Amino acid sequence: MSKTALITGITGQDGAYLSEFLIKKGYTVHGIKRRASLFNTDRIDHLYQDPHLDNRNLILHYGDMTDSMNLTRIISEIQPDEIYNLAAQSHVKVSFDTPEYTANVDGLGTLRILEAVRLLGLTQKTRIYQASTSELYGLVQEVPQRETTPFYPRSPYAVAKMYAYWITVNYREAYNMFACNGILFNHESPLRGETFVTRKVTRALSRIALGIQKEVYMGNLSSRRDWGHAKDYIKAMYLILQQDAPDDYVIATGVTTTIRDFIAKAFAEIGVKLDFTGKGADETGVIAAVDAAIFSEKVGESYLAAFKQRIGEKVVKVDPQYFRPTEVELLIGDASKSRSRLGWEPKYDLDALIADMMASDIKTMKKEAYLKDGGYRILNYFE
Ligand code: NAP
Ligand code: F7E
Repeated sequence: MSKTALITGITGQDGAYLSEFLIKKGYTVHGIKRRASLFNTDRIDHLYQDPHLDNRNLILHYGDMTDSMNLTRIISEIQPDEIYNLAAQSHVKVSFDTPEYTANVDGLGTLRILEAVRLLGLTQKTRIYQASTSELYGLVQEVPQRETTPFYPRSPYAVAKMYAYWITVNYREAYNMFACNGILFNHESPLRGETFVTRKVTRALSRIALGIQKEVYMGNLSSRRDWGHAKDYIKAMYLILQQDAPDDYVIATGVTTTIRDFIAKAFAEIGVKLDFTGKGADETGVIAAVDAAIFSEKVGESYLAAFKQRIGEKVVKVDPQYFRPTEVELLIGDASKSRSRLGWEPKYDLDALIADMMASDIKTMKKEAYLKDGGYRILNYFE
């Protein structure tokens, strides 16, 4: 008998990779999708199946984390073996603008799922994964951070996720439910939302290299993150729910890097040397040199001459509007428990992650430029 999984947040970065992974494992995957005025299923369109087909393995349901009755009905109809609760207002900076909504979706939304499973009498059948986060560590109390490190959340997002973390633990202890937290550190990919820092950088640098963007404005360049690849991290979600007993796990690479170094590395991936000068809001990133062979191979020879003209230009600048009222300055995780108990091991390091994201964005941005220029760059697009 194939297993049935329900994924909230199926249209997001992790939801897309996890759906594909579970379908390959033979699961029937159900996903909850918000109603939107435009299609927002780009990340899972390759998995979509016509509703008129028999034996579909991907089934979408309209729903929302703020609607208890809707969630309860869907869970009652599906009777899932596993629920992956990935839906969230997941942007930290946006949570300062929408704190109540973030608390409702990210905090109470988790309670709604747990309570639906309990009220429907599914506590012994349905295993629940809760998408917890390294943001819980916030103003870090220990370096590196592990499962026992005390939390100190620094944003409405993190505070909402702290409620979700503890209500998951509480339902596990109170009702003997198989409910687990994956405390995942930042994970990125070509599918990452465009306003998170890594994707903002790989998109912008690709466009700058292709000559379709002048510069990019960033926030705090000195904060440090422990970045992994989403493809590795969704495997950990699955493993967490396959254990004999429910528990909470940190998932991280154990390597931390500043935003500044991420930008320099992303440019280096396409043969561009970027030097940073100045401090605080006056800091800038200046194109110092270009390696013609690497640039030609990764971007395209026909873009090289124009790009060389830009040596000496300031292409990275700081705009304080991207600073956060309270910042998380340093994250670095210790995933020893996951490595030893789950046998989890990431395949991608930071360089491989950056190479994947840059290659994808160069390709996408070439296509965008081609469509915008009405064919002007047709040769470059097909090269
Ligand atoms: P994401 O790309 O922002 O996806 C979030 C998903 O939640 C989207 O499908 C979104 O739908 C959905 N959603 C938002 N509000 C909703 C609502 N009110 N009702 C129903 N669905 C709603 O996030 P992600 O990067 O895949 O992350 C997945 C989960 O892991 C999130 O809970 C996030 O907070 C957590 N997390 C992420 C990271 C990371 O580094 N990526 C690290 C730790 C924890 P739309 O497509 O309609 O917007
Ligand atoms: O910021 C700094 C920013 O928005 C990372 C979410 O998936 O991971 C994510 O949260 C850092 C911060 O991710 C810009 O100040 C500088 O220090 O990519 P981010 P995040 O806040 O770490 C955690 C684990 C989650 O759980 C969340 O759901 O980069 N930064 N300049 C910038 N950040 C953004 N977004 N844009 C900038 O221009």
